[in-house]
Amino acid sequence: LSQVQAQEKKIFNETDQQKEQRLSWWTHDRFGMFIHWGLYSLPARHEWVKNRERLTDSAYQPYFDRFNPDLYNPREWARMAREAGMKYAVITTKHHEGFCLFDSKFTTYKATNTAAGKDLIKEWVDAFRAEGLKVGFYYSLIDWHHPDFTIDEMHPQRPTDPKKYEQLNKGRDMAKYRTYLYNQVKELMTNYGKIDMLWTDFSYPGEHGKGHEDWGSIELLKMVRKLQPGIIVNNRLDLESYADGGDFVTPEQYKVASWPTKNGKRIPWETCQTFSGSWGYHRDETSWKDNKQLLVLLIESVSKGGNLLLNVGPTARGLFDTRAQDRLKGMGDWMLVNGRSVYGCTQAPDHIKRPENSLLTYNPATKRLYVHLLDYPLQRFELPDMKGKVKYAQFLHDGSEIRMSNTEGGAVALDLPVHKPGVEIPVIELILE
Ligand code: JFZ
Repeated sequence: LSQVQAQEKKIFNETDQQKEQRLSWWTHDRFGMFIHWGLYSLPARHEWVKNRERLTDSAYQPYFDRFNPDLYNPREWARMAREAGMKYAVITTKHHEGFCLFDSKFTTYKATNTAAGKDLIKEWVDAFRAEGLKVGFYYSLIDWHHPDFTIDEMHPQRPTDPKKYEQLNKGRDMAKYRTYLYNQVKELMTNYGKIDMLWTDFSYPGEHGKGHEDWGSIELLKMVRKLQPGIIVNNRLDLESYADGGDFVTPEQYKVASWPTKNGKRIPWETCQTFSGSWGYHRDETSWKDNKQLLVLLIESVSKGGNLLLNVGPTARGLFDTRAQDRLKGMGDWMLVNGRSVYGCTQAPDHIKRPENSLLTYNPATKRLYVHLLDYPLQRFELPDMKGKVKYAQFLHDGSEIRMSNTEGGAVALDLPVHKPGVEIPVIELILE
């Protein structure tokens, strides 16, 4: 074991079973809301705008001066999340720009000192809890505002000449930033009651990058796990031994070929996804996914044993824009009648063959198999090698029986109505022996 691995082992002093237990609400719930909100919602052209356009602090200052989310009503956000079928939510308490939505003692660069005039995270936590959702904090390890955060390859003021780093970083002190980071995460873990998840972001080790030594990842995790013993932490702290350095891995592309593994063991995972090409509110971005694509993201994740954290970027005034609202509504309509194929479900047992143009999920507790029909078939639909194994078949959305028979080839043949039911992706629920 490397020294880091050995220290990590001590932090995560629990058995595989205890870990499974700690993560059980999350592997059950499967579907959460990510929220990216900050000063970047004013320029409204991507949350990396400060970096992409190499904006200086003074060029970015107008967004702080004008931040005024007068329509902010987190109860509404929470209601929309719940109605979409989401069971947990994660919000950016601070993104790479360094602006804090929470009332930190360690900075003046916070919502409290804007026209908002208050701790926006406090209200958010209360609202989401009140709607029955679990709450998580995203905290950016990267900070493009803090004067001690050294300029690296990812910084808005990165030099074109690599020899210039040293000169640019005179007077900056990562040890001081590390203390700031530690203190802020401590505030987040102390002042808001029980926090269900911490989502740190992100590491990029290398000569002009940053990793676990810069963040003090081990000390940070020790503190987090001590203050919030039940918390689930993602894997972006550049640690090694546990899962992939956290409780779960976070592939950003949804088409993981199959359930991610480590040392031959399947590990917990959650993909995070945007509606369009930006996490922060992006006014002019037009490449929005449609409802069916979004449902496939969710179903495909569960069919490979994973979760989906689907992002909304609220506007500068504190609303979900209509494009986001429409999609949340679309997902909610489907989840209302089909949620049973998502909650508590996971990848189907390996011996069950997936019919073409379908996605399978399985609930091990109820022994029910769910066939999601991505391309609605004409009348007859066969499940290979399932002869004698299905007790009963029904559509999930309306509980109507689907008649079935066994074929000579050992399949179960289902008699589907010619007319496609009025749900985006119809689901067949099979009660197995
Ligand atoms: C990061 C952020 O830079 C981004 O703004 C957003 O918050 C997103 C959720 O996380 O982006 C990343 C971080 C890590 C990877 C990809 C995008 N990665 O490891 O592939």
